[in-house]
Amino acid sequence: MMILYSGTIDPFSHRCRIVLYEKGMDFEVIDVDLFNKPEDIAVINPYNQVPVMVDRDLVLYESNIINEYIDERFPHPQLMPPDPIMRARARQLLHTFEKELFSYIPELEANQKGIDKTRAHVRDILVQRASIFIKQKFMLGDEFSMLDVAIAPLLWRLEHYGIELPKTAAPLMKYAERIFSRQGFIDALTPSEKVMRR
Ligand SMILES: N[C@@H](CCC(=O)N[C@@H](CS)C(=O)NCC(=O)O)C(=O)O
Repeated sequence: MMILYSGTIDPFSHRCRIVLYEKGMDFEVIDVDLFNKPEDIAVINPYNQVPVMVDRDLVLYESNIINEYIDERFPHPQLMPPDPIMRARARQLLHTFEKELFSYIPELEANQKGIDKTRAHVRDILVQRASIFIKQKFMLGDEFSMLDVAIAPLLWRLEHYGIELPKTAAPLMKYAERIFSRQGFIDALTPSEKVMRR
């Protein structure tokens, strides 16, 4: 059985939990308290971070790499596009999310000096993407995909990180609600994540 070492409030682990619950397969989630991290995480991940997935002899880290493996191993419902060109575009966009948005997670979590500039930057990037949701339900079109999985933990944490979106971003928030209402998303939330949003 697949085992996921997962941070209870970590947005990257959150991504992997969403995929596991969307697939409805057998797995075990081991909760890791990042304030009291067990020593074995450093043994299985040289970067000493979560999430880490163990599937028999295979050990994987990096949320998007773990998620692609789960998607290939359990292809229903498929979360990466089947067509190679669309799949390449999806990977490109996953990379863009990491560079433009998720690279700021440590700053948002630390809530230190200069945080307002970081919040404004993340807000502006999200606002730029809002209008596509007037035309389509999800990031890649009308089907839920790995792109929605990748961005959802940030959308869930906007209030928690002190990021306020303007009214012009209403289509983006409607899109977020569409993700938040999925059973897989609801089941993947830890008790500490549930209370992040009112
Ligand atoms: N790029 C990695 C990022 C993982 C990451 O940054 N994990 C953080 C939690 S947000 C962590 O485990 N940090 C170790 C620590 O806080 O001790 C991924 O996508 O999985």
